[in-house]
Amino acid sequence: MNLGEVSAHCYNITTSYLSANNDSAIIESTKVAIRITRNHFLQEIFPRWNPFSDQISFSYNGGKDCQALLILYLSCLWEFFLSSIQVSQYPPEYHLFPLKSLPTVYINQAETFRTLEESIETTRSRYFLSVYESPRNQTSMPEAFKNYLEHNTHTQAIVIGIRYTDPFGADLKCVQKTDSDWPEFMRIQPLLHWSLSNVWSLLLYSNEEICGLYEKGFTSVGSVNSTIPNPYLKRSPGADRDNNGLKNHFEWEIRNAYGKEEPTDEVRVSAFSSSDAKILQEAGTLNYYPGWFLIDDSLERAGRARR
Ligand code: FMN
Repeated sequence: MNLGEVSAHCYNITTSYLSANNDSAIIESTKVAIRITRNHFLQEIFPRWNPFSDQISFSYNGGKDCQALLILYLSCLWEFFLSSIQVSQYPPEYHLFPLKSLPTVYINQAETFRTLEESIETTRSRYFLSVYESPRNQTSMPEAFKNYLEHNTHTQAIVIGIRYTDPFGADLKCVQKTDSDWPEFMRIQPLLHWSLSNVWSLLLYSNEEICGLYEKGFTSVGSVNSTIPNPYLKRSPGADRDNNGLKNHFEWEIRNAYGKEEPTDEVRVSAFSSSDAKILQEAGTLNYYPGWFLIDDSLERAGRARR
């Protein structure tokens, strides 16, 4: 595969999702969310910052939100490419996809889980990300971006997978300048209107490998010292039959995931690292339902506390 092929694959995922023959409330609202994001990219963002130049970059940390946004970004990149060759005087076979890798920035400030690091490595090659990684523990986030911009002087805009329900997310806009205490560039935030259930619905349907921490009950991943699995997903002994009242709302997406030849209950997750297993075992936090059993946005960060 190359970046053009994986972009075409992501385009097929979203197109297939949009034609899904299922009118559950979650799938209906996710279709609306996808169309809004797609319009942002194709009508507002790409005409302003050419995605085939180095004007635009993608902020990637391996989490579920930015992976969902990356699938949408690549899908739109493919569509943008198709529309650009339509107006060309040469036949389609003469057109090469103009990008070999996607400029990506990974701000890594604190010690993260090994499982997440390994999953980032996998996605790095899966999606042809050319990742700039900030030096760990050396700088604040604005400092890290200042360094990034010093190395990537053409970057004008950075795509971020933040949502309205994230801390400080409520008043953000899809396209806005950074705050005055940050280095100056445009923040591109086309996932703001997505709910937690929208993110899970697309991601689980995509059949793309997701970070193995989510299967262990994580719903939001920060540093090792400040993240545990979500307490609302804890399995209590004897309560297995009704899952503590929790339910998998994404059975359809999982069983009918893109590219599955037969419906199965398998979710593709990255390998769970033995060093993380040890950390969770010591903290007594190994027995949790998968992260996608939680769809209440207000509880998403309940595992983001000190141990
Ligand atoms: N936070 C600000 O207060 N002002 C900013 O101008 C700003 N710009 C950002 C630009 C980028 C590319 C990124 C990745 C983040 C920026 N942030 C800014 C911080 C985010 O709003 C958010 O607080 C941060 O990514 C932490 O999110 P997390 O807790 O989900 O990891």
